[in-house]
Amino acid sequence: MRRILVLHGPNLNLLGTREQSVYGNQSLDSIDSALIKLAQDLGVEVDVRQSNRGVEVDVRQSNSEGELVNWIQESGTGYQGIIINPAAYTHTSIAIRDALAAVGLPTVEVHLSNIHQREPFRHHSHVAGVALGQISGLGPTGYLLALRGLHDHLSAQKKFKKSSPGSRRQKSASR
Ligand code: CA2
Repeated sequence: MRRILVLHGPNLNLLGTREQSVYGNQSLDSIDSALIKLAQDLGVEVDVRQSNRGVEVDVRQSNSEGELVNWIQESGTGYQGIIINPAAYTHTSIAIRDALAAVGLPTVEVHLSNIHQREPFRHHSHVAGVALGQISGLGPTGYLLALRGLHDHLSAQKKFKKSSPGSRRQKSASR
């Protein structure tokens, strides 16, 4: 089973309650539900972790940069890819970038708003340089596109590994 870790950064738990003109009216729960539904359709398992979700989930404080870093580090075992909206940490966190680079999993960075059309301090992403790709400005659809993109990327990687002459040579050399 392919497993993708989905991480939401600080304040995204407020989605749908405030700043609807910028971030839309969809709640994080409904974004997660749509992701899980798509994952089921694709046959991928999605582990959605975020902060302050209430009592029905294991309570994790992911408004914290350190917590996000820990989760990224842990994803090195058992996960094949990461989808992350680091929220404001996008623009400040070298620690999150370093953790993503260290685990080396294909990562898609998602932003609900178009960060390049907003204030200059949002134009730079520390994560983009270590990400497979960035989706910005498409609202909640961005998460779904990220999952499809990651899924396609992992499928292509698997096919390439199976069919590359290098991998066959390696196998026969090790026999
Ligand atoms: O557009 C995005 O997804 C952002 O990552 C959202 C971050 C912002 O700092 C980034 O520059 C772009 C902010 C997330 C805060 O979300 C809220 C949602 C509702 C109400 C208040 C904040």
